Amino acid sequence: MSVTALANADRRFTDDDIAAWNRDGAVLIRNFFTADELAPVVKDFETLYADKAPGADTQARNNKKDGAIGQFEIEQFAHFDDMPFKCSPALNLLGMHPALAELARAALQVEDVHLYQSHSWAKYTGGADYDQTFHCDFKNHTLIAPSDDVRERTINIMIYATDVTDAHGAIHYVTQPDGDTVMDGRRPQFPEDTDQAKLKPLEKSGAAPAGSIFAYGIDVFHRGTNLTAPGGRRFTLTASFKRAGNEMIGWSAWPFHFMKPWDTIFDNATPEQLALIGIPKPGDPFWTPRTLERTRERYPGWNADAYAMALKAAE
Ligand SMILES: O=C(O)CCC(=O)C(=O)O
Ligand SMILES: [Fe+2]
Repeated sequence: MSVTALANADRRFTDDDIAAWNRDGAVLIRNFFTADELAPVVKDFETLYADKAPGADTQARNNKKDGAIGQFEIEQFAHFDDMPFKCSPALNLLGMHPALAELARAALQVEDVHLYQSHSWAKYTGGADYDQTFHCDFKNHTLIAPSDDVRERTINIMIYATDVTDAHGAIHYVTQPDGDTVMDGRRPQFPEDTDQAKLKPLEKSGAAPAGSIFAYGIDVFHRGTNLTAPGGRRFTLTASFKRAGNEMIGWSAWPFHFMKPWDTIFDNATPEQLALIGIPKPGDPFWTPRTLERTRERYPGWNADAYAMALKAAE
């Protein structure tokens, strides 16, 4: 096996997927994660959110005004949390999976990527009316507009932990070329009703089985849709990547959430995974006997051998 083949051994996407990403600004990749990988993730979602389920008999809600395709409501975001989560390492490390990082590197055409957002989200039939209007997500990922340079863009990946049919609130989206045609290239945060009506017939569904992922850019028009399946639930995790060092893009300043269970991540992640959230790799000059000792003191369960060995080798 060549070095390249080895490096690509866990590549879970095709050149066609990257071509779709470049053309449409979005790509649905089916069965990216296996059932075995997902089983503990679903358990984690249940640990976090099962008590929030409204009950199997709860009817789907419909809060839409006549003729509207949807709206934003606070209830849609009721069961939503940023990493790290109070559950097992499975869900905590899913967004840092090496196969996702590899996809992000290929999509953004860069060597080094940074995970700047990862949130879990549980939706239940009857929990809210989840139908939204078309919008782009760049409003809360940058203070300006998405870059025209692919390397400075972002890739937002929605991971389906449960089957997502249209009755389970599949995301709907409009490809970049279709969006450009309707909007003449503009990207208002919330298009007017007349434009919403023009985007609607062009929408595609992101429905796919558990384990699939939907990757989209922050300037792709999309909307959440309602859950109507009786007793339905939709568990998703979002993992959003940017080029490491791209200061235009943000969401989580990870240390802001310092009270959260970071030890779950440190105790279980590889150095490559920790590098995705900005932790210098073994051998980086950041690591000195003092920084290593102080970080170890902070995370007593962290296996820092690779960092210590690299430091020793450099002596
Ligand atoms: O959860 C979804 O399917 C999409 C939600 C969404 O686009 C949003 O809240 O910005
Ligand atoms: Fe959105």
